[in-house]
Amino acid sequence: MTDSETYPPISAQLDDVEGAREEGRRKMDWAFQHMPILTALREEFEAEKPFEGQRIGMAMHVEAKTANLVEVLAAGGAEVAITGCNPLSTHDDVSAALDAHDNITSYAKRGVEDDDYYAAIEAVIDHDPTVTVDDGMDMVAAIHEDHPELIDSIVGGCEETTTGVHRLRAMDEDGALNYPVFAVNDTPMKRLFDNVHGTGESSLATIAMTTNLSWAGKTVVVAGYGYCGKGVAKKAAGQNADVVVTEVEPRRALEAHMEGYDVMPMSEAAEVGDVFVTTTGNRDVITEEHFERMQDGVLLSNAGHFDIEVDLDALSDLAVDRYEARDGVEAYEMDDGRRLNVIAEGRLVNLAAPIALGHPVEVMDQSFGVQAVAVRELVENGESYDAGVHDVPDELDTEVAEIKLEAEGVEFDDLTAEQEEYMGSWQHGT
Ligand code: RBV
Repeated sequence: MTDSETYPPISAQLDDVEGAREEGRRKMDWAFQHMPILTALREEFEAEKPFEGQRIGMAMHVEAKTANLVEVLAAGGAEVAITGCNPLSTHDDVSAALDAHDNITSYAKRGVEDDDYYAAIEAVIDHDPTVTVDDGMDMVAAIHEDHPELIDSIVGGCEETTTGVHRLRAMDEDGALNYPVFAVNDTPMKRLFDNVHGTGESSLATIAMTTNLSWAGKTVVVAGYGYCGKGVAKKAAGQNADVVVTEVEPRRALEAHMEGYDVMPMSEAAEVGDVFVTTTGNRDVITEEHFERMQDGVLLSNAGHFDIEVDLDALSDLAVDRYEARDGVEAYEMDDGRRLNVIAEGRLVNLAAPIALGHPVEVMDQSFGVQAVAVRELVENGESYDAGVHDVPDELDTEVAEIKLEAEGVEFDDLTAEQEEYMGSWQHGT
């Protein structure tokens, strides 16, 4: 691979590279033991080398599970260049362990400023990717805006998250998306597990560990009742919190109500909440009018992809003082003495807090299993997909589920020929 002249890989940025690599490798090994889907796909890819000659450019959360996906793609013959998709979610030791691999270059580094964040994306693009894998669409955007000459040689891309798919669909509707991209997020094997259980468990675990506070007896306000909001609400209720849901979509509001949660506007929720978790993917969900009504000591956190849901500029303007209350917790003091505590700078809490580990390994095995088979599909059949957003073919998602069930030792039934015929016919009545 060509070395980037613009931005150095992580190995050139760390003091103790050897020590970092060792620790990163240890984290990856632990995760891989719990990733039966990637383990099975690695065996297949090692034998068949489906990615020989491909260059895969990735922008994802660079931690142990993602690193295992990267190595599985490299085991299939790909050259991979990767950087982060959030300035705070990278584990430098894991990034260094990846960068030690002959066919992998990692530019991801935790805590980079905006300039370096985008310089690292450029460095990945300098490798002339033939396939892109994004979490949030930053790579697709940079290629379309600044490197359109690369598009002809790109067979396709994969997108990990709801926000990225949303952005891609907007781009597609504008006629501005010029290569095919799989909406990995939208598959059942991803969305029903990662978004619900992954976001729910890891957000709550990270908030609890960062603050050392209990859920029991708290009122938890969950903004947005999509897949992520459902997970956060369910897990918070499971920890004996009272759950309040805010929504803008009537059927989701009704669903939350029927599930037994209190549904109310944010203007009312602001007054009763102890902990706020935003999961909407939209901007300005918690704003000045809400800060003014909040109780002393509230915790404010965001589980959406971007740090736009809690209006921190407005909060800064209101604050008479700001200080680090704990590692990963910044207290904003109001002129009436109330303290509003922001976790992980309002960035996605389960990955960006100092102790954050991202989603549990098992769910990421599923999401990344879908990523791996989607990349295989692009390489094998990419020319049959037009430019635009595509669903991952259902049989690929099913394949990933079957690998997981087999690894878990779970057996399940088959339809009989008569049942197949019955399900396919409109002529059967009473
Ligand atoms: N996510 N990645 C991790 N690597 O630990 N945890 C969560 C990890 C992904 C998840 O799939 C979600 O769609 C996305 O992060 C949001 O940026």
